[in-house]
Amino acid sequence: MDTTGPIGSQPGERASSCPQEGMPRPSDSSDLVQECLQQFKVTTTQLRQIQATLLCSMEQALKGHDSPAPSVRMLPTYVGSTPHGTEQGDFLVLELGATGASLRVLWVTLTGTKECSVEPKSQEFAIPREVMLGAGRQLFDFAARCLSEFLDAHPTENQDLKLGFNFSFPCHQTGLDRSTLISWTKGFRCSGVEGQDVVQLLREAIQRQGTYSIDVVAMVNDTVGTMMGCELGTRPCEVGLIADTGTNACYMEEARHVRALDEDRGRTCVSIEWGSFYDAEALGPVLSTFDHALDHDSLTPGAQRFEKMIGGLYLGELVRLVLVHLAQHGVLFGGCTSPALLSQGSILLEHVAEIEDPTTGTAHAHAILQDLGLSPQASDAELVKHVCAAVCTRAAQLCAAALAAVLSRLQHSREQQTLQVAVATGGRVFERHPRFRHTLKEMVMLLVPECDVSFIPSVDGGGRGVAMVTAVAARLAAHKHILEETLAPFQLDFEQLTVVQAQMREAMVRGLRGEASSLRMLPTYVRATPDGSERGDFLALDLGGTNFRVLLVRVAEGSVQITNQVYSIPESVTQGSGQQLFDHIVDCIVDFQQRHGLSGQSLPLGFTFSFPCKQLGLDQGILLNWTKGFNASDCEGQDVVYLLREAIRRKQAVELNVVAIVNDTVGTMMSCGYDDPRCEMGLIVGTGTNACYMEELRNVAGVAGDSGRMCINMEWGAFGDDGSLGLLSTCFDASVDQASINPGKQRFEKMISGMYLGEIVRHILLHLTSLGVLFRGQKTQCLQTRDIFKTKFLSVIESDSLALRQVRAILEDLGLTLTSDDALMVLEVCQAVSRRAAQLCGAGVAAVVEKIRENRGLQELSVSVGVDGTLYKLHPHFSRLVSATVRKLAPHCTVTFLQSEDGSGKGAALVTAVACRLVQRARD
Ligand code: 0WK
Ligand code: BGC
Ligand code: BGC
Repeated sequence: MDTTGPIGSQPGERASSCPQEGMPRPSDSSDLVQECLQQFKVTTTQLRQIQATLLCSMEQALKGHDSPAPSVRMLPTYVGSTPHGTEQGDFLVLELGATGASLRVLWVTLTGTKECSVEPKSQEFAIPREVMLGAGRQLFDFAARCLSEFLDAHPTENQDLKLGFNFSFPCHQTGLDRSTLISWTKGFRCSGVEGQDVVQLLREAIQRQGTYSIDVVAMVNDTVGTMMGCELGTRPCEVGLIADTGTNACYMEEARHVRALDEDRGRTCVSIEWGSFYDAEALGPVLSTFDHALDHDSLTPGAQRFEKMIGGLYLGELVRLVLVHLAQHGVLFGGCTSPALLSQGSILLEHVAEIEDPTTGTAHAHAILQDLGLSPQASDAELVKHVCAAVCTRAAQLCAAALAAVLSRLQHSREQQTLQVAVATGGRVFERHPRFRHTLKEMVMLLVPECDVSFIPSVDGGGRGVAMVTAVAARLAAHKHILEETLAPFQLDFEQLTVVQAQMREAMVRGLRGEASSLRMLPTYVRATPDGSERGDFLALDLGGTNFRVLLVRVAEGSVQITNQVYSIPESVTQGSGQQLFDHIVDCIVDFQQRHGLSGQSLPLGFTFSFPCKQLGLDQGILLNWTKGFNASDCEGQDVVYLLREAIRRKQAVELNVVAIVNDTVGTMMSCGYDDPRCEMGLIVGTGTNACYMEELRNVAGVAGDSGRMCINMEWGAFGDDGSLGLLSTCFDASVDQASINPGKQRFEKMISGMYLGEIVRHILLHLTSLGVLFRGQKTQCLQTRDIFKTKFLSVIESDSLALRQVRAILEDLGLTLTSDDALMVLEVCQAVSRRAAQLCGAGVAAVVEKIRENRGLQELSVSVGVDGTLYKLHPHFSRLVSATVRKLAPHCTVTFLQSEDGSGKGAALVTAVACRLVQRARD
């Protein structure tokens, strides 16, 4: 059924046709009339059942239940807050679908203050029938032409045209400007649009039109525009209700109840799409034969059944079907009909509204029926008025039952017994029909007496509301642009990573040769990975990571038993004197021995010391410089094994045989190598970052011998200290570096490791806040506090489940109030920073495994890497991103990453065991 049928039919068509004989007896006729009108009677019980069934269907859909498929869609609209009136600017609004076969363009100026509002300029364009039923491209080209015509007629200086697309059809939205049409309704049936992003289709049409550059920033359903455009004094409307050609409603739902959204705070606007509501039990008994006939002959049989009982597109048709029925049964117009009366869509909403006018209704009825080629008697006009009243009363009552379901839902979701709410209403059924609003109000009060409902008629069909959403969308789009610009330097592409890989390779070679290089490539004197013959009890120390640990490692045939104790190292000690630090270490050892009954035993000890040391032997390591915030004095340039032995001597409390000092990367490689002999690389991505690997001795300058291999501690944390990473370094990296206790040092580490990622994120958040993009530009003291944003926050925030809820929890603990858009942006910042870190780490690993492959002249290399470190282990995506980067940059290497379960303490003990075995063999 289309509404575009001509109101007045052609002369030929006007001729009425009357029956020759057998008119019904008067008694029969009134029964027939009653029987007809009775079909439109809906009892309060039936309305309550419709209310309850619709409510149930709404809640099913909110929970994402799809079996049985709920008949209402509950579509998120990505409108997260009702307007706060500060929106400003000029906006274009294109309205399509709200009022049937017409399209409207508006120019809306938001002043940002309630006091002064500017009357929108608007122009309406009738949509030709063939366009409504033709190709989608044609429809959008038509819309773009109307936009252009409107702008020609309303010239403006403003070249930065922002447009809100008021598209009144069911759409699956994934953002304010990403919206896929689910199905046409209301007489539209353009091809090639369902399942498509209608914002994109409009953008393409505007481009094709090529006269104006218009930025389509938001798609808004008409119910949302209506709700957003209305407020009751200071109280914003929280429900938008449309009864025009179609019908629908939206309302502000608690975000946590919308399964489709990963949100737990605040409210979000949901478009119910109640036009498609159907339930055989609740609605079946209310559907009249005329409803079935109307649906059968409609463009979309079986769809939008609820809308076809309420929408203005259908009310006239229902009346017409009843009149035809009564006329053909001789009860009306003397049994005469006319071609116009028999033509689908010949009675419009306007006709019904005029006929229902309490004062002029009868006169209008006569005029309209004559226009339809009929010769109505006075009684005919009265009866027609009754039919209109029956059809419209039912429509208003059904609409009330649906609205009552929404109000009950609001009570549920807000756990409120009573509810005070403002409902914005829009649409010609409301505006034109004399009694629709009144009937609806009455029934709502009957169905939900505990709700105090104010009905606020929309003044401009929601144009201002759409402009407000557009203003919010434009602001968000501008913010998104700034965010993308800010994070762009963190997106490293394949070329950039290949350069890092190549630069690292060159630096490795130069370092091995002892030439100037940011990579020190320190020989570790570990010449072999464990072969399983190691045996004995060993003490191990593990210093330099998050925790300082003392371990007892029992190595037996096929098993390694570890007992360990974590000890804290207070900042006063890490920043104190070297003597203090090593005395503290010995105190912990003594405590450990006492706790584990080892006092007085002199066990061989392996010392994992995770700082750059120039080793002169397995048990001699000169600390080159502190990293990771350590800064104990009188240590750099010293042999730390000597410093430990001195502390042991000072304490005289314990006998210890320090056999080996190893870097945590070496300990990790050895620890994993015990189970997988292919493990020839160690990687740490924790507080700091570094790597070691088995290099051919022939390539290691400064160490005697050309055969065999030796483990090299790369100290890759310092990669780029020669400026070679300058192109990749951002202003945020520079801020973190300058604020560190070792500016200019450990540049690669400061882009990758756990000690710094949180700080990089914090600096980016501060930058975006200063631009007003985040947290409404409010910089809290907290956010300006160094190290307040822990790197572990990134792992929590980027966890796939409930990400936005995590963001909120963390940032609210930092005293920040944030919107869901803020939360999304913080998530993107964390993702960008950790992704870059993982990619850089992957480029480093690729450089090393490719070196090993080429060292051995292999086409393909299969190697394992022992990995440890909190960031690598706890971050939800870091390890996967590292592997993916290595696969791309080193395609001829099959790299297996083995997460070390026992830490490098076990490795240190194994190195000690190997050393002891070699010493024993040398003695035998
Ligand atoms: C655990 C190892 C230790 C290493 C640490 C690094 O046993 O040697 O230093 O991982 O990770 P972090 O604790 O710094 O995250
Ligand atoms: C559409 C809704 C729209 C309503 C009122 C229905 O046919 O599916 O999206 O809100 O009409 O225009
Ligand atoms: C140190 C390395 C250590 C790495 C991981 C870096 O800061 O210089 O020696 O391996 O952190 O802990």
